[in-house]
This record gives sequence, C-alpha cells and structure tokens, in this order.
Amino acid sequence: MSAWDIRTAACELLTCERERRDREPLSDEWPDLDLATAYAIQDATLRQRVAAGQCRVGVKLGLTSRAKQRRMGVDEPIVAWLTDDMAMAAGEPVSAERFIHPRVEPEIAFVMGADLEGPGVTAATAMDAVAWVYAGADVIDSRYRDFRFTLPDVVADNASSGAFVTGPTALRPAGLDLTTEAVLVEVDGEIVDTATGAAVLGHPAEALALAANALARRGQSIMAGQVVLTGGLTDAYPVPPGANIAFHFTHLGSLTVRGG
Ligand code: OOG
Repeated sequence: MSAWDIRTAACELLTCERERRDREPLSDEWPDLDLATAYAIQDATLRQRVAAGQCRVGVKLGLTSRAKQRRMGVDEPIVAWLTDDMAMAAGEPVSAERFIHPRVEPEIAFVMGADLEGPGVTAATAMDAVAWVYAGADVIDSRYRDFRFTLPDVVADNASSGAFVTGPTALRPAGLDLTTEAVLVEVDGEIVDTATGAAVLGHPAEALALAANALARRGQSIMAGQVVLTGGLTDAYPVPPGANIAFHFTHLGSLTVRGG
C-alpha cells in the first residue's frame, strides 16, 4: 500500500509548483502508480486550479516528437491542460522567481475554430476544426528533480506545464504545409537545433487528433476558441536568468524567450 492517493498527490504537485520546490518522482514511493490514476491526478489538479479562479483555455500535448521521447526516456505522447494563468505575453521574461528550473521548446500551436470531439477524429477532420496556426513556445517546469520521471509521473504533473507564448503571426491552415514548416532554435545567438513539423507524429494535426481521441476516453473534448500546443518539435532548452532563446519559423515568424 502506498501512502499516496489521487487527492494527496494532486495537492503535493500543486504545492511544489506554488513553492517552487522540486521533489523525487511520485513513482519512487508509489511504484504501482498507473496511467489511469495519473490522469485522475492531473484532472484533480485542473479542478483545484479552476477552484482557485483559473480558467481552462486549452490543451497541451507532450512527448509527441522522437527528440523529446528519446531525451525524456518515455515513448508515448501525453495530453494535459492549459489554463489562463499559464499564458505569457510575448516579451514577458521567464522569471526565476516563478519557476523551478524552466526549459523552453518550440511548438506549433492551433487555435480552434470549432469544437472537436473524439472518438474517431482523424488528422484531416482535426485540421478542419482549426481556425489559426501560430508559432508557440512552451515553457516547461517539471516538479520532479532534474526532470526525472516515468510516464505516469509526468502525466500526473500536467506534462511539466509552466507557461506558454504564441505568436507573432496567425496563419490559416489552408495553404500552409506543416510537415515542412521549419524552426531554427537559437540560444544566445547560436543556432543549436532545427526541426520541421513532421517531427510531431508526422504532422501536428496527428497530435491534435490524438488529443481529441484521448480526451474522449476521459469524457472531455476540445472547444472552439481553445489553444492546442502540439508538443515540442525539438529538445527543450534551459532558460536561466539572462538566457536568450529564439525560435525562428519559416512562415509563422519568430518568438524570443528571455530568462529574467
Ligand atoms: C514533459 C513533456 C513536455 C513536450 O512537448 O514534450 C512537453 C517534459 O519534457 O518535461 O510539453
């Protein structure tokens, strides 16, 4: 028997977030923590965020690219929640006073034009529900020391959610080839990484379809107006104070994230 349950685990993860405190993975003390229970913990953290006045504004996927799966030693995409508190204005620094050990990764972001409800959603039907495509920067901040976690750990921890930025350019999906849309990652003036949209499950629309179908199994859907972050295209890069990280996309423009 583990001393942990859904409620105490959700409280602990949110307390770590609030106090900027990292911890060992839950699975160290709760070895039989399974995926279903982990999603129940994630949902409990969302309920607590909403009870505290936050609004659910969308969904984020994690571990949708091989680069991320390899780096984190986890080989299955996951789905988590975005709330309005996580939205960051372009140019707002990633404050060392707010985060534990923030890292940032480039993503392709969608803003939904219509509701999207699984099961049976395909990449094509998913794309039909998208109103706008943006460049995204996902600031991740695991509550686990050194980002060490198992798949259930990171699911419970809302896919390491921290903050996100979208922009600067909104494009309609028609006419945009997201498999070849590329991103260059520049850290302190040096290009260190590159990827294209194909890195995300072959096409970011596959990630959107996967999210809709996975949410349907949890009795949830994605609603018009919501944001969907389709998962890191490349590895994530640390954002200590003073760091300057820019993502340059082919058609979606450039986003710069600074550590402050
Ligand atoms: C977990 C997943 C982060 C992504 O896009 O892969 C994520 C992590 O790497 O801490 O949002």
